[in-house]
Amino acid sequence: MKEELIQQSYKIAKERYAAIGVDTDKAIAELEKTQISLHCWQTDDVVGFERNDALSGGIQTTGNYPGRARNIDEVRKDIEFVKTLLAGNHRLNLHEIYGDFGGQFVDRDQVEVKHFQSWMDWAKENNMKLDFNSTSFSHPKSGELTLSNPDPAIREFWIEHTKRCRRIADAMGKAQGDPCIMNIWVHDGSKDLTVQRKKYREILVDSLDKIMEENLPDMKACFEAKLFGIGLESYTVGSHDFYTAYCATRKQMYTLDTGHYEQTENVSDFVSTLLMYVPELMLHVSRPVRWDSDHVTIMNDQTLDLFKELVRADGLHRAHIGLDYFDASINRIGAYIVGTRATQKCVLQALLEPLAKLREYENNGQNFERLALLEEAKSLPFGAVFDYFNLKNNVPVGEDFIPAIQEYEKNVTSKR
Ligand code: RNT
Ligand code: ZN
Repeated sequence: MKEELIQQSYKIAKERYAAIGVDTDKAIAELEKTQISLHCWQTDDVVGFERNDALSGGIQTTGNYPGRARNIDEVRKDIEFVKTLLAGNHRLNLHEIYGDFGGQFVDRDQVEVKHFQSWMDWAKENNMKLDFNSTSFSHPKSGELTLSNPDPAIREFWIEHTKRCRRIADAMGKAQGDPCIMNIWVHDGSKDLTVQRKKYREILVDSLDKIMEENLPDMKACFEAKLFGIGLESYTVGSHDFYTAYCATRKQMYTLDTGHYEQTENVSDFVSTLLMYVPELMLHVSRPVRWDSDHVTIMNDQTLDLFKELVRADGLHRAHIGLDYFDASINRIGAYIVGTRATQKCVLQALLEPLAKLREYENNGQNFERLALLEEAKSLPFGAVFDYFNLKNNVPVGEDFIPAIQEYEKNVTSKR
């Protein structure tokens, strides 16, 4: 019965969209191909398996909802379950601290491909591709400065770490026959005033250039800028202008995290300029509430505008979509599903925009018509298309994923 209703609603929606020149089947096919890189760190509050210590280094999780994944098996089990509730084939984004260290302490400048072999095997079995991140936080050598540290010993330590991470990413890319995207984010900055802003930026550029020297064809690096970190409020070495210039001059991928901007800025406005000067974008889709709080992504204006802008700029295929939030105050699996599905909804809405007509109006100077269609497009039956997309892919439609998560909580996470 329900299935029939979904089919019928889709049929009507399809006609409604066709009337304004939008092909819903095509949008669904595009959405099915759109992979989202699931951030492994939502399962365990960004703790990882290196020292099982609290998170430090510019970022913070809040909340202590029961059921955190405590080891590699629990993380994998959670991701396997998450996959069953999502339409489409997604990727997994790992941080270096999630290596399979076999109970040994492996320092960051010692990490090797072998520590990720079991992840690569697991990924293959589960038909998932991997992405990767070097980890500069939560370590005694993190301090205020890592790759931009004037102390050569500390700086070398982090250069070595990041070089090794690039090799691991390259091995992952080779194994999966598709480049592994490796994000480089360092929290480097200063809590209080500094009189040597330029000096640290010069050191950072030099470190990054050294890290990028080796030719590794099966990985792609991306560089994440930020406004400020917790405890590092006065200065951020890797600011937006810094990495925009770095990526533009080095022809590298730029990571745009939606939590890393001033609260009154609309992140989508950066997309078109970046697409002109950098080859590709990595997205960290998140939700800042008053600060870079990493709340669960929802279908809000910021996220909608981001994907609309990508589609309008013909840039969706040049963007790699990843999630980046860590809410420890609610069911963590639920957080995954809500955030991933919200991201898919935003991509779908962007794909369903009557762009040809809107562009035509704009080119003709018909600005009332443009505004009117933009407004009308907001209330077109996109929900019916999203329901059908999930039905077609045999995953729960609408709120039906709630009981599935409650069941998993009852049987699995609540027992941790
Ligand atoms: C921090 C950055 C970074 C981290 C992850 C864990 O502000 O957004 O991407 O969240 O690497
Ligand atoms: Zn991020």
